[in-house]
Amino acid sequence: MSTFDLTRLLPADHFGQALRHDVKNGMTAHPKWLPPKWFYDARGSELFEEITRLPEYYPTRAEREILTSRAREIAAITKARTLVELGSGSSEKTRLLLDALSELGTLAEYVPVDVSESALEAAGKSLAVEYPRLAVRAVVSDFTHGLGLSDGAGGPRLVAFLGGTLGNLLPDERAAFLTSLRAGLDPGDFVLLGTDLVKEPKVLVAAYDDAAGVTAAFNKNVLDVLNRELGADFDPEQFDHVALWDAKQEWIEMRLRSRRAQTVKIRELDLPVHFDEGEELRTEVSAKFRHTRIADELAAAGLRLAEWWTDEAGRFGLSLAVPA
Ligand code: AVJ
Repeated sequence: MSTFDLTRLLPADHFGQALRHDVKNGMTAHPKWLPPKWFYDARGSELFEEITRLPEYYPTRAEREILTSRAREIAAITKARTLVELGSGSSEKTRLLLDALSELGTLAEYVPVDVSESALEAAGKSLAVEYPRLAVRAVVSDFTHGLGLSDGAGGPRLVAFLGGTLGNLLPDERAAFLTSLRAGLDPGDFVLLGTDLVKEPKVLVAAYDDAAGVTAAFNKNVLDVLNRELGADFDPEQFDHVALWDAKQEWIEMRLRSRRAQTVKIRELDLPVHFDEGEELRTEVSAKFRHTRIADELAAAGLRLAEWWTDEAGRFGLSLAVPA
């Protein structure tokens, strides 16, 4: 008999407090910046789902191609009893892993971890129906408040962090995340990481600046979030979407460029924010990786890269790592 329950690891007004902090911090910094997690309100999550279907945005399809061909192998290697998924969102890709582990007969528990309670409720409840022998233990958290690695049904545990979201963390944030992940693992546990790979800049930039303008709308949507949540008076039409490849950092940057000199007032923070004409606000970095650098970053966090797979075209990489 499948079950569904939900645990909140975040304090009640976590989002309100965190948003105020990040906006005050980012809007008074030089250059201005915002963490990408504020993209994902209901509209932002919808736009991201639309992005994953765009011809230019290959990462989701490339990762699904790898999971489709390797899920059984991953199940056989890990014999996981618990599948923890960080940033689970709609759990679409997860079904490939859930099917393979259920078929093998080892899986007892699925622990989706996400900041969005509504996404967890929707995905978690439908999975509990689809997988009658599975206990779904959803956890509302962000990576700084615990990874939901409670003992639960116990090991072996497979902790999946898919979609390339690791690339949205800045290098020091990434090192801290991998180290705290390692600290929560026991011998016999596994980590599965999805990472987009370095490739031709024109292909990368197109994936973040599609012809239909969906990514531009996704990027500008964060201004609507600030208007709604903090009483700001941003006019998204007074900003242009920018996507660029930083060859030195090997990451894509998304920015919003001010079309004219303007001052935006953020009422809830009692903060006027001035933008010069052409001034840019960074809204996301999306790091692209190489096989060797992933192995190095994992090793630095006490993890050993055990298996490495890419899609046919070598655009995306899936790493299976173990505690070193
Ligand atoms: C959330 C990491 C999967 O960085 O590729 C898509 C978010 N940003 N288009 C990425 C995103 C712009 C995406 N991930």
